[in-house]
Amino acid sequence: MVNSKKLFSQIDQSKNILLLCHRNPDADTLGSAGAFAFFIEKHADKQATIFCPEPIPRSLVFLGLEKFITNDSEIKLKNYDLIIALDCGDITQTGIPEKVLDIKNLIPLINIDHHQTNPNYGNLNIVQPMSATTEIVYRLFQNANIELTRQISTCLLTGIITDTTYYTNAGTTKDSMSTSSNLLKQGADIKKIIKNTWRNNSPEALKLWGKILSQLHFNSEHKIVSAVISKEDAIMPEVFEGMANFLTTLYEANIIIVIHEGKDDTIKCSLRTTKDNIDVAKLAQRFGGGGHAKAAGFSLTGRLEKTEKGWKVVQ
Ligand SMILES: [Mn+2]
Repeated sequence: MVNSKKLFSQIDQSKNILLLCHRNPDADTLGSAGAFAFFIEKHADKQATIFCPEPIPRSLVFLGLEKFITNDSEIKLKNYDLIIALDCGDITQTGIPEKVLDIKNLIPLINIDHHQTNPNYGNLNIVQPMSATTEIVYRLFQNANIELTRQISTCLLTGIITDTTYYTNAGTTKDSMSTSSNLLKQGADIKKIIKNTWRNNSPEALKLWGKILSQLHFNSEHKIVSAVISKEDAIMPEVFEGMANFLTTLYEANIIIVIHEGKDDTIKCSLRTTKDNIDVAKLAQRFGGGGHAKAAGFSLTGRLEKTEKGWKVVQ
């Protein structure tokens, strides 16, 4: 059970609260921040600001988040009296790690997350291996008897639905199902969630999917499936994650790896497995990344070069 007392007494004592979301923001990080922002803003003496190094994807604008800053030069941490990081598996995910570490001894930093590789970088760490960070936030709100408005419930349910890949991945548990059911009872708008997060493909995106899928590589010895998205295929981050999730439908694959070459010489790798005896978070950690046992990722610096043997990372 999550102990929420310390968290809410910190919020009680604070007036200006900064909520941190991770890079390539998804529904779990934004939904968690949204739930806190809507709760904090109900108090006349308190303000919540959300910082994320990148803008809100079009598919998540419906969450209705306001006071959202993406420019790190606009953010002065000393103007806040409490910082809460949400769904950030490590401090670099916040996009402003130096700033956060600099101020950590002066302003309390609360780390709420569900990634098993989280190194507990906060002054208070609420790290639990649940289906989504929004599921942890739900427990925290429940323990503190906080009223779940329709808006808050929608934010929380969006995180669970998308982080469990619509209740299909290993993160799906009876708890995530019963939490979802409770959120629906509180008025979470599932129609809106599905319309925005699932029915949001464009013909261009599907054609790109077709191109990437037609070049899929399958290593039959180790049963590793890999897909490469080159720099020329400029895609939205959610297509990248979506592709990795979709490839888990391949029954035979032990490990799924989706490699995306970015414009700024970064190569992002997303890993998935559906096999009980494989932990892709351990693999990701070897390359400086992290995540969950069944879904993880890491980044490399360099470019991709095609060789006779396959793709190679060159500096
Ligand atoms: Mn998450």
